[in-house]
Amino acid sequence: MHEFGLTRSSYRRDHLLQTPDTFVRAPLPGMNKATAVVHVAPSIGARFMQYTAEFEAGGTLAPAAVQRFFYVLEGEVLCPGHGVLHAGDYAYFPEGCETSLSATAASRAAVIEKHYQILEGAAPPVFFAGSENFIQAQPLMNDPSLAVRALVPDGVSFDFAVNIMTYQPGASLSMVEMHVMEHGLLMLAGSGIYRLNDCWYPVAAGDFIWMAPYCPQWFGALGKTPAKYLIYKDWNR
Ligand code: UGY
Ligand code: MN
Repeated sequence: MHEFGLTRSSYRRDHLLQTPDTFVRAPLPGMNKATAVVHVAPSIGARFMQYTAEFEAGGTLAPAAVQRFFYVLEGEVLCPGHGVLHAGDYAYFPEGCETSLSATAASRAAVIEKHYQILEGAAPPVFFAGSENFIQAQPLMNDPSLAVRALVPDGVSFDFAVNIMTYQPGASLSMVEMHVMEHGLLMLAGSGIYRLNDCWYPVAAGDFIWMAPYCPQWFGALGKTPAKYLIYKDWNR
């Protein structure tokens, strides 16, 4: 923190930028030898919750009452019935799933939780797990410098999407987006400028952003290494 109380963090009606210097850690119910940085929750008007779970070796996270998406940032987390998840691996737990997670080494994970919105005629989703390394990258709007990896399978069973977007240095979104979906975004690597409504923010790895529905948004990557982020959006409903 700057000695005069300066920070890049900012909270406006339709967006939040939360930088690591302002993170507050507190355990959530169901955590043991673990703590959470809650980035966004219904208290801000969001229809989902996103937090970073930080585990000591041996730390555990109990099942959620709602559906959960779990993406490992670093360390090793045991997912019973599946195996050990490493950085870049992820798992999805449907509502009512009884699986607890336990860290076999000091670990950090991005966790998204959301009440499942039933769609008549669509089968409810089931557990799956994967690794970003095995997901085929698709160029966004034919731009080879902007790659999208979809971590959640296509299909109306799912009421949200989680993508990894990778921008080569100098790449940018080709338009200012304004859409009904909200976003939770965790910067994984690199840096750039994020436009949120009428504000332009310098952002870097470790930062979190929440965008409310219709928040005007645009990103351009800066620096000499790719910028990469994990982005949630409500989808298919
Ligand atoms: O999927 C999206 O809406 C994505 N292109 N938005 C964003 O990167 N801010
Ligand atoms: Mn968007």
